[in-house]
Formats: sequence, C-alpha cells, structure tokens
Amino acid sequence: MSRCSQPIYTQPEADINSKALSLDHGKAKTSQRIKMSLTSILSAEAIDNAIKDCQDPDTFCYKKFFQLCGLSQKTPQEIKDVFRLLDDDNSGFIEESELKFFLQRFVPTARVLTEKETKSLMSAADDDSDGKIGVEEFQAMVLS
Ligand SMILES: [Ca+2]
Ligand SMILES: [Ca+2]
Repeated sequence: MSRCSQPIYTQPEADINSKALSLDHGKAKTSQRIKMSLTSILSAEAIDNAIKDCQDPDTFCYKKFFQLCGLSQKTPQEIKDVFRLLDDDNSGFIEESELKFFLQRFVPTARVLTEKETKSLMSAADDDSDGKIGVEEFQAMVLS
C-alpha cells in the first residue's frame, strides 16, 4: 500500500553527478561558484608556473600542465571541484566553447587556447566522443 502511494521514492538516487548538479542549480549558483576558487585547491605559485610554461601559442601540453599546477596529485574529489569551476555554465560538461578559456579559469590574464590546442585537448579527454568532457573523463585525463 505504501508502495503505491509513494511513487516518487521509486526513483533511484544513483546518479550522484546529476544530483550534485541539481543541488547547484537550486541554490546560490552564481555567487557560490565565483567565491570558490582554484587557489583553494592549488597553490597560486604552481598555477603560475603551469601557465608560464605554456604562454606561447600551441605550446600547451595538458599532462605537463596538470603536473606543474599540481592537479595530478590531487584527490578525485578535488579534481571534481576543479572540473566544476571549469564548467562555467554548470551544464555538467566542459564544452569546446568553455575549453577554449581553460587557462583563463586558472589565471584571468592567461591567453585563450588556440583552436588546435582546444581540439587536441578535447579529443584527449573525450572518451565517448560526444564532443564534451564529463567529470569522469576529466578525472581520467588528469590522472593519465
Ligand atoms: Ca558547460
Ligand atoms: Ca565525452
């Protein structure tokens, strides 16, 4: 009887990703996201080093970048936090349009990625070839 009267609870709450995202949508989406910063996860000095290393166009190498900025030594949860910062429109994915501004998420004055860099970064991460980077794909790329 209780089973019939509570159809809502038959929904599995297995999808942690979408659950976390809908939470974000629900409360203080913008202000909270702006306050949370990469420097609470990574050291400003390390970020600086990583940005300087690829300041010339077409010198960006994601493996080197993640190592220099210290992200590859972080926990999966911290990497997920960084992912959410990079997902500017809170869609749950990093799209190519967001990926272009990848470096500027770390340092606002950094350059945008060239089209070539953006595409090669996308293809390095995009395992299921849907044209965008999900959180698991991002974690796998950082830890690769
Ligand atoms: Ca997005
Ligand atoms: Ca994908």
